[in-house]
Amino acid sequence: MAPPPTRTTTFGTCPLCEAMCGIRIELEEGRVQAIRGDDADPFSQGHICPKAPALKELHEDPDRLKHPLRRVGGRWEPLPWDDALDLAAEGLHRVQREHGRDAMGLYLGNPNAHNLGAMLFGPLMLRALRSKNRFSATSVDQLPHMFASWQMFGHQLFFPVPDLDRTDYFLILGANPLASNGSIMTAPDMRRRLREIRERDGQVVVVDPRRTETAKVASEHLFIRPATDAFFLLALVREVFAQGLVDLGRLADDCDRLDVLEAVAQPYTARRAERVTGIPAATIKRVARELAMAERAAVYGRVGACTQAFGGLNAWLIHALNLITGHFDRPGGVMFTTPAVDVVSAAGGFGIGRGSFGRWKSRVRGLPEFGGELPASCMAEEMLEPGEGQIRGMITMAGNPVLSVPNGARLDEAFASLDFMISIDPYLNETTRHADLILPPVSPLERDHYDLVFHAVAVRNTAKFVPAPLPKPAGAKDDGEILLGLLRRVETLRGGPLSRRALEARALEALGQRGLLDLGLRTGPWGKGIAGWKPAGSGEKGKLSLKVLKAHPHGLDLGPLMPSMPERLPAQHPRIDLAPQCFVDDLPRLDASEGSETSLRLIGRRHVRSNNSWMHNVPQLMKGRDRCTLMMHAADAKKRGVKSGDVVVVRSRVGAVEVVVEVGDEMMEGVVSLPHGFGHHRAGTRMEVAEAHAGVSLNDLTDDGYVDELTGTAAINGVPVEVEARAEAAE
Ligand SMILES: Nc1nc2c(c(=O)[nH]1)N[C@H]1C(S)=C(S)[C@@H](COP(=O)(O)OP(=O)(O)OC[C@H]3O[C@@H](n4cnc5c(=O)[nH]c(N)nc54)[C@H](O)[C@@H]3O)O[C@H]1N2
Ligand SMILES: Nc1nc2c(c(=O)[nH]1)N[C@H]1C(S)=C(S)[C@@H](COP(=O)(O)OP(=O)(O)OC[C@H]3O[C@@H](n4cnc5c(=O)[nH]c(N)nc54)[C@H](O)[C@@H]3O)O[C@H]1N2
Ligand code: SF4
Ligand SMILES: [Mo]
Repeated sequence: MAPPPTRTTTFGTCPLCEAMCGIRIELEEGRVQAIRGDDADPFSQGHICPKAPALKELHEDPDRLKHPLRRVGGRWEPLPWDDALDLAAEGLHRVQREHGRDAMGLYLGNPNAHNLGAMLFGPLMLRALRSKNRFSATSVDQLPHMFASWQMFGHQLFFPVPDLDRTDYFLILGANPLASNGSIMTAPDMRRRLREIRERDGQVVVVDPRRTETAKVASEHLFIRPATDAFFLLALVREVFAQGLVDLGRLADDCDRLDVLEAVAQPYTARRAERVTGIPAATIKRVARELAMAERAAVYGRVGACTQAFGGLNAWLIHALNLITGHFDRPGGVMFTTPAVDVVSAAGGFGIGRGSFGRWKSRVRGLPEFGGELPASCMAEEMLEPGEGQIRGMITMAGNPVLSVPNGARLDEAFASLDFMISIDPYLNETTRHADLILPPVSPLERDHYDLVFHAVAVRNTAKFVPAPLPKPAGAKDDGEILLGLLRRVETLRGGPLSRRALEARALEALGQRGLLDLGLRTGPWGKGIAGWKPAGSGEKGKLSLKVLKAHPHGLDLGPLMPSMPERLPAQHPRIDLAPQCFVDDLPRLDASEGSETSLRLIGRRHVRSNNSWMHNVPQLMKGRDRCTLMMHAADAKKRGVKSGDVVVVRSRVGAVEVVVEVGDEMMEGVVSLPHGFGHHRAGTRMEVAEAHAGVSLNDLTDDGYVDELTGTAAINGVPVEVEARAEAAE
C-alpha cells in the first residue's frame, strides 16, 4: 500500500497587487494543491481576490520561462546561467565602451515594487549603469504624487495615506479601488472598508468619468470630463476660503504661503468649474462645505488624477485641500505610516534620495529628469533618433512597455532597432521578444517576500516576512541574484575582480537579502524600540528584527497610523509649502486648456482579474466574456450609428485599433474607455492563453507626445480620439 501523500500548509503574501493579502498555500508532495485566504493574517483577515488562487496556475504555467534564453537568428536557445550572465555583462559593457555610458538604457517595470530582491538591488544596478537614460513605470503612474510630496514636504516618498478605517468622508478622484484593490493606500478588502464608512453614517464620493464598480457602492458619484480635475479642485480650495472654513489645525505654524494659495485659487469659481468639468456649481460648493465640516475626512486621487495632462497640479491641490481643511496628519484624515523598514530615512543604506528635478534633460525633446529618471514617454525617440547619445542597448526588468507605455507600436519598432537588449522577465512577451537575452527569475512562490514599498503606504502599520514557500529549483535565481550576478560581472569587466565596486557587490551578495532586511528592520523605528510595544519574541526591550517577524508567520499588526508631522519633515525642508511656485507657474497652461473641445476623449480601465499587461496567460483569469471592449455612452453611439457588439475603429493622433463596442450608461457622454494591458496578437511571443484572448492595446492609441508638461508624466487619460463604425468589408 502506498503511504498517504504528505500534506503541508504554508503561509505567504500575494505579491500581485498592492493589497498584501495573506495567503494559505496547501501543498501535497511539494506540489501546490490550492491557494486560499489566510484567516490568521491580522491585516487581510482571510480576504483575497480571484488573482491569489491563480498564483497556482501562474506557478505551473508551461509558458513561464525556467532557463535563460538567447536569441540566435530567429530562434531561441536555452543556455546555462553563468554563460547568460557573462554574455549579458559583456554586451552591456561593450555598448557603453563603444558608444558611451548613456547608450545603455534601463526600464524598470511595476512588479519590481513587489519584489524584495529587485527592491534591494535594483538601485545598485541603476547607479552602476551610470546612464542618464533611466526609465520606469513611475512616469506612467505615480510620479505626480512624488513630485508634489517633494515640493511640499521635502521628500518624494512622503505619501499621505487615507486613514480609511477611521474616516467619515472619503472623496475619491480617478481611482477605482474595487477593481484595483487600492493604490498608495494598501488595505485588503476595499469593498468591506468602503461599506463600513457608509455603515458609520459616513460618505464616499467618487469623481470619475465612468460609473465604476467603486462609484456603484459610493454614496455619490460625480461624472467629470477627463483631465479637468484641477478646475474642480481649485474651485473646492476657493470655496473653502470663501466660506471661511480654512483650518490648518495643529500644523498652522508649520505651513507657508497660505495667502498665495488663496490668491491663486480666486479666479477658479464654482461656476467656471461647472462649465469645464460638468459638475454643477452647487454641488461643488456643497462638497467643499461637507469636506471642510466633516470631523474626519480625506481627499484621495490616483491613476486617473495622475496620468493626465494636469497630474502635477492635481497632486498638489489634493494635498492642499487636506491641509487647509485640517485633515492632514490627523486620525481619519490622511496620515503617514511609521514603516518597519523606513525607506524615507537614510538609516542602514535603505534611504532613497529626497528628490530632484531637471538635473538633466532628455536628448531629443528636452523633457526633465525627475528623481534620476527620464519620462517613459520619450523612451522610443531616444532609441530611434540617430545622433550623439542615442540609446543603442536596453535592459528591461519586470516591464512590458510595448503594452504599457504610450505609443507602444513605436516602442515596438524602437526595441527592434537596438544593437543589444537584455530582459529580466519570466515571459517571452511583446517586449522581451526583442531581447538578445532573457533572464527569467523564479516564480513568486519560490522567493522570500517582504513588502518594502507597500507596508510604507498601508492604512495601518504592519510588517510581515515570508520565507520562500517552495524551494528554488536547482540553479534557478531570483531577481536579486540576477541583478547581483550581472553587477559583479560588469564591475569586474570595468575594473578587474579586485576593484572596489566588484568587492562591494561580493560583500552584498554575502550579506544576502535576509541580512540586509534584518539590518533595515533593526535600524528602523520599531527596531530601535517604540515605547510600550512588545510583541512575542521581541525581547525585554521590544525591538523588531527579522527573528521577531519569523515568529509571526501571519504578519504583525503594529497598530493604527500615528501623527508624525512636523517632526518627520526633513531638516533641509522643515516647513510645509502650501503653494510651491512651480505649481503656480503651471496655472496659465491649465487656463489655456479651457474650452478645448474634441469630440471624444479616451480613458483606461482596470478589471479585478487583470494585472496590467502580464496576467493574461492564466486560464482561470481569462474565463467569461471578452473584457477588451470600448465602452461608450448611448448618445455617442447613436451619433455614430453603432450599437453594442458592433466593431468600431478608434483613431488617435498616433494609431488606430478595431474593437467591439459596448454601449451603456456607465460612461459620461463624450468619453470612451478601453482596458489597459491587452494587445497580445504580436508575432513571436510565447503566451498561448494570452494570444487566444489577444484584444487590442490601449497604448497603441495613447500618445507619447501628450504629457503633463510640468512633471513629464504620461497623459494616458483624456486622449482625443475619433470613433466610427468599421466600413463593411468589400463584397
Ligand atoms: N493606457 C494606460 N497605460 C498604462 C496604465 C493605464 O492605466 N493606462 N497604467 C500604468 C501603470 S499604473 C503601470 S504601473 C504600468 C505597468 O507597466 P509595466 O511596469 O511595464 O508592467 P506590465 O506591463 O504589467 O509588465 C510587467 C512585466 O513584468 C514581468 N514580471 C512579472 N513578475 C515579475 C517578477 O517577479 N520579476 C521580473 N523580473 N519580471 C516580472 C511580466 O512578465 C511583464 O513582462 O502601466 C502603465 N500603463
Ligand atoms: N485588478 C487589477 N488591480 C491592479 C492593477 C491592475 O491592472 N488590475 N494595477 C495596479 C497598479 S500598477 C496600479 S497603479 C493601481 C491603480 O489603481 P487605481 O488608480 O484605483 O486604478 P484605475 O482602475 O486605473 O482607476 C483610475 C480611475 O480613473 C478614472 N479616470 C480616468 N481619467 C480620469 C480623469 O481625468 N479624472 C478622473 N477624476 N478620473 C479619471 C478611470 O475611469 C478609473 O476609474 O492598481 C493596481 N491594482
Ligand atoms: S487583492 Fe488580489 S491580487 Fe491583490 S494582494 Fe489581494 S489577492 Fe493578491
Ligand atoms: Mo501602477
